[in-house]
Amino acid sequence: MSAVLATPPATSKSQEEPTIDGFHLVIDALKLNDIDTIFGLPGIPITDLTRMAQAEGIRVISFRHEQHAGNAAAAAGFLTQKPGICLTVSAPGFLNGLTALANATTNCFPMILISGSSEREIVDLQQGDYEEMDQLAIAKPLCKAAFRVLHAQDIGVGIARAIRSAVSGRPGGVYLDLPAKLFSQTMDAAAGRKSLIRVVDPAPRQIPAPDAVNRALDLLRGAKKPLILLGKGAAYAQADADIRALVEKTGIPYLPMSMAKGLLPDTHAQSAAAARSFVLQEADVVMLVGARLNWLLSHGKGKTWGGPKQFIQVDIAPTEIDSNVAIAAPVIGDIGSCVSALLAGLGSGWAKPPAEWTGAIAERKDKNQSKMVATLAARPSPMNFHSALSVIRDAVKARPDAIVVNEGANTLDFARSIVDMYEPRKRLDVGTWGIMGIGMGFAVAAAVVTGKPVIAIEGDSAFGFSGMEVETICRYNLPVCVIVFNNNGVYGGTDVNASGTSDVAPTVFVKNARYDKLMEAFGGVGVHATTAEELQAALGEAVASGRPTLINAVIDESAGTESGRITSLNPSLAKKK
Ligand code: FYN
Ligand code: ADP
Repeated sequence: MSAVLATPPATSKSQEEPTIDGFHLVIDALKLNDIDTIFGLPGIPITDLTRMAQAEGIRVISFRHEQHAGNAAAAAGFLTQKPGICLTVSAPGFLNGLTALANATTNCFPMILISGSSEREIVDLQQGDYEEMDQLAIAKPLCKAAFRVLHAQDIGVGIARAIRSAVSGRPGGVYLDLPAKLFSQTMDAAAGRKSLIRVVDPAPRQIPAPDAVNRALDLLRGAKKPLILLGKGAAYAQADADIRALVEKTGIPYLPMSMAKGLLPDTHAQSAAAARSFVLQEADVVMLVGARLNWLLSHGKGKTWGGPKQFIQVDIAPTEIDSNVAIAAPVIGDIGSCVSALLAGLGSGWAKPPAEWTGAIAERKDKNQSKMVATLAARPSPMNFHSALSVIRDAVKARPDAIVVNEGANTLDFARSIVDMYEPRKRLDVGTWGIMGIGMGFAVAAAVVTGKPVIAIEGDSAFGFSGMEVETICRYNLPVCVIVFNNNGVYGGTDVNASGTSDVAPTVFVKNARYDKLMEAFGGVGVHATTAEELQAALGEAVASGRPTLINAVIDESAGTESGRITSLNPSLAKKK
């Protein structure tokens, strides 16, 4: 329990009675629930909270912008199944954190955004307080749950509710509003201690109904061309051994969504990743495990999906079912429980899928993979995405425990298929929204939470959103190697201003920028790499030394395609097609 701050007034009957204030109740409530790290940005009214939390043994990681602290909290939540905490000041700081909170909710990552706020009396009468804003009302539609605590004795309940809301059922973002006055409120220390809640079983197992499991198994048994599709919900669930056993015992080919890569090694014989289009079109029964039929899967219909098929969907959220197309066999429960029930139901006489199906997939895979090998072997000058990524592919193969963070357009799309992952939860990327700006926040969280090397593969545009956080990486001396794929602009650097004025085109950046100098400015290692050999040497050194490093990888400015592989979402390109 933490130190007692305030001395009771002389008139109090309990002169000797120790008291505790709101600051310490918040800290103690977090500690009681094993929360050991806060990602945030100090300022009025939460500066003292960050100081006191650090003094009380919580690791406080301070950022340069709240959005990145929020992204770090979200990634920490995904990696640990404990809600990541992001702490911000009021109004503008809160709003900066809100993008990350909404993104966490969209991606089903558990996090809690805790923001200081102005006093209710003034906010509600709109009397113009310092950073006045009705934060609770604004946060509500953008997160899974939102709470405000007005009295010190309710801090325990507020934090317990926030934790439960974040991690139970479908995980997500929670907003916790703590008005400035709350922090200095005091109460009797013993009563304060008693008011805190240690949350018991915060994410209770949800066992699937046996008939739902049997329905799914019957459908799978009758399939001629079955496919398992693993999503980041499956990665989050930490049911790695059972998921692998289910795939291997059924013998069914599987496709990982990007953040499910590594749940089974990408080199696994049953991976159909290199025959993606083929299996999506041809499969007759598709079992989704922790993946949604959203835009990333073309909503389960249309050209991508070819002929008719039936879906099994394993998910914790019953309302996800039938969201886009009919689901023939929903299996509702937590993935750990669902997968173990499916495994148990397989029995001993399970027949593996027909050889025509697995053989046809292997053929496609071989074709695509041989093409890939040839492309990766080339050493053009300047580097293109493939030659640079082939170096990173080898580095990750050598250090399969390293965490890859990946954002950009072409940099994202090429890295997804080129850089194989070998272990679960080692790939963090732009997720459900395809959001740019997660890079440095995710990288910091990955390094802080796991202590493993982090390799952040960044488009130059994507890096710009969170680039100032390289100071944070240096300040905490984190083992992060940022590789900026520098092709002078968004998608590439060759766009021309059609108006004839002196401005460059909207997608073009300063040519030949030296992002490496940014890392050097804060004491880290900066490397300007113009060849695959230079990139390889610098990356090897960075991973071995663990020193904060930024490699400015010079990429052919004409190598990218506009919008990467999602050109269909770009109206002018879609029209041209
Ligand atoms: C995949 N492929 C491979 C391999 N892995 N070939 C050889 N070897 C290996 N290891 C093949 C695969 O079969 C596909 O070919 C192709 O490479 C691309 O694979 P990918 O990346 O899995 O598939 P695709 O169609 O690009 O994926 C669809 C998607 C993905 C929607 C899931 O594009 C995605 O996650 N997009 C997110 C994009 C995003 O968020 N962008 C940010 C916006 S940036 P075929 O089978 O021949 O098709 C702002 O502009
Ligand atoms: P991807 O982008 O990889 O396809 P999504 O984020 O779209 O993945 O889908 C993840 C799904 O996983 C969500 O529908 C979510 O409800 C579900 N999910 C998350 N955690 C669990 C869990 N522990 N058990 C079951 N389902 C889960």
